[in-house]
Amino acid sequence: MGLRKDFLWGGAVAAHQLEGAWQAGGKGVSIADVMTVGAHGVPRQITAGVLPGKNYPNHTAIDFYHHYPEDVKLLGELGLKCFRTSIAWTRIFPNGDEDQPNEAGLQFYDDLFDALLAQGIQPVITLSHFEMPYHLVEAYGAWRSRQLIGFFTHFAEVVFNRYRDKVKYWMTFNEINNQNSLDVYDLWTNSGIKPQADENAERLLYQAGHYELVASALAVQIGHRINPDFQIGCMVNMRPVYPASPAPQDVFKASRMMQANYWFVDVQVNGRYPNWLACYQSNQAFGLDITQEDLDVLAQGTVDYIGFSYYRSETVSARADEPASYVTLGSNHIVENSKIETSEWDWGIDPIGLRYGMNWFTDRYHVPLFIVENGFGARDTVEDGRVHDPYRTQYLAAHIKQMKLAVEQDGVDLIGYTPWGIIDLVSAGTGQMDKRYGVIYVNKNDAGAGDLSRLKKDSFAWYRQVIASNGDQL
Ligand code: P53
Repeated sequence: MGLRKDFLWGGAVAAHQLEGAWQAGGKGVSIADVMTVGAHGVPRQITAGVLPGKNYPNHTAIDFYHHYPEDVKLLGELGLKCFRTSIAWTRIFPNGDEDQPNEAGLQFYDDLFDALLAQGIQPVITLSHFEMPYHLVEAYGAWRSRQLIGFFTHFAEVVFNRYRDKVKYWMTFNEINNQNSLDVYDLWTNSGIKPQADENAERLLYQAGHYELVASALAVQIGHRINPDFQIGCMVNMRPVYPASPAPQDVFKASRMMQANYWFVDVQVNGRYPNWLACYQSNQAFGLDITQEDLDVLAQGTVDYIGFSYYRSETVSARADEPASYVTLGSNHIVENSKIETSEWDWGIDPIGLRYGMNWFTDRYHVPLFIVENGFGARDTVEDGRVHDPYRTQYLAAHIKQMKLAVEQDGVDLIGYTPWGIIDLVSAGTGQMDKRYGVIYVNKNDAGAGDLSRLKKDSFAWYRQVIASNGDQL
């Protein structure tokens, strides 16, 4: 058994990280538009609206909005079978709560998808990738509010209808499980929420997460009605958790963290909350707004496949004061794994973790998988018009090898593989340009300087050959 004949080799990006043109064609302000540039160890600030004198890297990004014709030609030359991007919600509904969509925004994606299809590249689309309308934050408190379900499903319905013959693979919310960290950054990018002093962040996570899951399940139902051939997936950040030692407490802790990482997938694939979480939420008396009607929607809106990102694994030890639930979101004891090397940004490099996670997902969920992000953020240097990036091809080759083992040795059903940031773009975590993932270099630096010219890195020719050989030549 090898990779499918129609295996979807691709590349992945997100609208807010590459399009720029943040006000073109009537686009509204998104939650990504109020995030400043950061650096490794320097968090991005989330400002109250767009303030003068701040550097907001997503406003201009790599100006893909105007450069896409030449970029799509390069992607065609690379031989991509698919291109994963997102639709900026704010191009379609600038404020998020309008009745009528913005035609200029819809037209932009028609033109982009046509350009891709002309190169034989199918668009793979995420509906919400860290870029909800900022107006929904200000006017409704973002996903604190049940009203968001209606705004999101309206957006989903409009784009499903518009692109019903151009897009087959969809995902609802990008890395919906990141907010399990209770981190300010993750609650913001996932849910548009900045917890107030009198709010319990964990309760917010469960409430916002629940509304998002209901919205996702409704979107799945709407999409399947519009085109029964649609394949609609969830999208999660897959991060296997290893115990720091053979101590049973550490092993159980790692297991509980895996359960906690994937409760969103349990709901999206199985159509129901896992027992441990329903029990925990009730023991904690969070007083969540979860109705029987919602539970019925969740049961009826299960996804067709699991889309996931994989960058790294995590290693954990039980705390000395571990509570009976073993649930300590945001304060888990993550420890260094001496067996794993790390990148300049301290991300561990663990190719076997990919195979481990693919097996775990397959055993647990029995649906096809789609690796929609994987990659190595690194600094590149241009010398004599060339970028030599063996570190990137080594990382990708090692992961593709493990991915193939999962298919060929373990029988995992895999749709495709779309490495992250196939063309250099703005980092989500730090807002930097210099943390690069692409096989295409973009001339722009963290300070915003550069003429935006595009350049094929050494990894471009390497990846083209990987695709042409269906993964045989690494
Ligand atoms: P950057 C955190 C942890 C793992 C993946 O990340 C993450 C994040 C959020 O930063 O995000 C995904 O750009 C995400 C992409 C993002 C990519 O990984 O921080 O879906 O938007 O760019 C890489 O290096």
